[in-house]
Amino acid sequence: MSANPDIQATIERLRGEFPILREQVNGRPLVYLDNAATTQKPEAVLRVMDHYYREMNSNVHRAAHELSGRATEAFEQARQTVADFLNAQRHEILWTRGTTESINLVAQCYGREQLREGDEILITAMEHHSNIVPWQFACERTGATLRVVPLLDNGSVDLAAFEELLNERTRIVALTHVSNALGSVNPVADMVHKAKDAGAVTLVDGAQAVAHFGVDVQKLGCDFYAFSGHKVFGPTGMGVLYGREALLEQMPPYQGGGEMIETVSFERSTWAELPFKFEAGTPNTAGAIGLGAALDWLTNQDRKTLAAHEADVLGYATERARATEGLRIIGDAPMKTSVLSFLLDGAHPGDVGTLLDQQGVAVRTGHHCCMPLMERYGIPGTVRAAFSVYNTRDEVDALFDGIEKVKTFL
Ligand code: C6P
Repeated sequence: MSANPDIQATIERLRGEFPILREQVNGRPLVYLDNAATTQKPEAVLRVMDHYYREMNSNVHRAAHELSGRATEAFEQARQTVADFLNAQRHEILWTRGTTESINLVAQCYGREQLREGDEILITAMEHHSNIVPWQFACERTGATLRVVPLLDNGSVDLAAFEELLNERTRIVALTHVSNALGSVNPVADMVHKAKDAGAVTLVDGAQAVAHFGVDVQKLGCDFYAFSGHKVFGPTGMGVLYGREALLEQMPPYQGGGEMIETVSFERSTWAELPFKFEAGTPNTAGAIGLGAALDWLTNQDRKTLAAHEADVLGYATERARATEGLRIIGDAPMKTSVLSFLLDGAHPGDVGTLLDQQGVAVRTGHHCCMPLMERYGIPGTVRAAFSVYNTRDEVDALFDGIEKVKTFL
């Protein structure tokens, strides 16, 4: 299961907390290797969300009654949990629907407001569409230009090119912490530091980072940090935007409606204080509480052990991949988290995925919402096995048994 018996016992216990891992798929035990798309949920999260609807459900921040008080307290406690998780202040944490909405919020409320013709936004060639398209919208509206930092062949950012591209016109640097398609981990603290020296505002897409290692926005020094609840053992439809107070104060509201106002008249309205200025309408209260429970659950694990286990599983999978004839790994950056992206000679990634599914192995195939990255490699897509804390060496073996069978079919 794991090379180390102590870690093995920890992972066996931890797997028991995820009911879905006991599912059968196509008559086989589920081997879930699609964790970059979404992670599974532990009992702690399922319990809290069920409890919310059974014993607390009501609208937050609005009513004088007891239930609303309970819901509001749990909702704001969850915000505090996120703030502690990222080492931020509570009012710098905004609830969103996910990473996508968090980035759109910044592109709209900061980008469109601040950018002028001739300004530049710098992203990398490994970005998810969510960290490309919102900036294209902002460029169309303002006349700013999108510049792209190229990658080295191994899937790392070309840091020399990054430094060359940074200049006095660079207003925003938006980069992913970890690539969802390759697993490459970017040296974000260093890149943010350089971007700040050039006078740019920085946004980090943390969608693929928070489930794998601790994130401290003070140490990173970034202005914005975005992530999705569902990729860190929490519910779908729930995300986070951390924003530095001074910038959030300066930005106009995102949407208009209830909750985000201080006063409304037909002539003019004024805005609520942070973070509520950015949270129009009834929020996803159960989602926020579920996300808080997920982060509490993760924080209460021995994260060093989990990181060592994930590194072991990725290392083992990479070894097996290298020993597999006809398999080509896409992305072997020196700093990687739990993603193994690959192609099989003569096989379309989609067919490989379907045949693996028939054997109970769930992977994602295709461009992984990174079409420009696939173009960079001259490929239509990859097969992606994305591991999480609960995956094991045995499951890696199941993947490679499956791959051998696929090779005989195709
Ligand atoms: N990547 C994947 O299978 P949302 O959909 O808003 O929760 O997350 C968007 C997103 C943004 N940035 C990165 C780096 C991501 O990986 C994702 C989501 C999933 O890789 C679904 S495409």
